[in-house]
Amino acid sequence: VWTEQPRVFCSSLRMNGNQKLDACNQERQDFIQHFSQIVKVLTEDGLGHPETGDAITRLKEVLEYNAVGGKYNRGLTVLQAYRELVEPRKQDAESLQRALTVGWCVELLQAFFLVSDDIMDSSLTRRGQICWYQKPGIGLDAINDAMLLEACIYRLLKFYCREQPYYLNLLELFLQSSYQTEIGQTLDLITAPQGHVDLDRYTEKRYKSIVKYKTAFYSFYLPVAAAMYMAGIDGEKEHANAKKILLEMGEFFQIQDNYGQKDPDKVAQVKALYEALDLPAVFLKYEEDSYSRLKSLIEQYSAPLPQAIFLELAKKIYKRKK
Ligand code: DMA
Ligand code: MG
Ligand code: MG
Ligand code: MG
Repeated sequence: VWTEQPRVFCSSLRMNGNQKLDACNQERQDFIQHFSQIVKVLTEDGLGHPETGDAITRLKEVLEYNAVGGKYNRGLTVLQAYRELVEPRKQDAESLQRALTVGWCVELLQAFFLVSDDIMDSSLTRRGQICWYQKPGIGLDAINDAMLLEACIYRLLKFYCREQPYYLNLLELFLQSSYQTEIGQTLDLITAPQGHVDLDRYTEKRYKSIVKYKTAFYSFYLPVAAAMYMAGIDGEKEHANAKKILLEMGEFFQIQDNYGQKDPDKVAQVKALYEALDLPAVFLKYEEDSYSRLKSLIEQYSAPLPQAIFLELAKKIYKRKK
């Protein structure tokens, strides 16, 4: 490992299962704790401001309602990949703060998409609570709240990373990932308009494109690519290789979701139909095939990054229960 991958340090390779679990829990705690600093940085000059103070109070509410309560897998991936890609002696407190912040930027991007997506999909709940736009008194003002969440990404990147050599790469990465996701949402919206899903247009090929653009880029490529840039890995080839693996992972991740209806009774009926058609067995086969395809992609494309980065991610999504 050390001779083949001289630039890369992989601490988790030297840990046993329990040590890994402790390290992950610690990382999750660190990540959640960093949120109060994120809110502070985003609101401290504004809260007492005579003109904009009230808007900043609203921003604080928007952040606290919409950025927390998920699983933080995307944000944590930035941190985990960063720790594995950067030499331990370069992981000083300030660099780790930046990695935590960039992780939160991924979570804010997700919050921006989710608040908007729930309006477009007329959804009722998100992460076990009422969708933000469904809260009394919020309604379509949530559109502006979503835009505020997006703006926070760039305020944080500027505040924490402006002086870093990778600043421009991170900006472009977040902008590019947003664009890809919006293209995916567009494909989704025009392919399956609410109320009249046209099954002729809804081909397997189209489904895969939707998933790739609306989920895989921002959920899988973005967090790892951000950590790569922060670690000074900015080569096109390295990014193209990582992307190959991560987009494949994203496709599998999304296929686990039950598509089409949101009414719980209808979901139950669809599930019963799936059982009757023996789809669980078909899915198990698909899962196994997909996993072995992914394993060979990892073997082929992960160098010079440690395989562990990809294998740890794969472990989280295969056999996940939802
Ligand atoms: C959500 O897609 C997509 C983004 C970019 C947030 P979706 O509407 O299929 O998913 P969900 O069931 O989570 O609303
Ligand atoms: Mg939705
Ligand atoms: Mg949607
Ligand atoms: Mg979903």
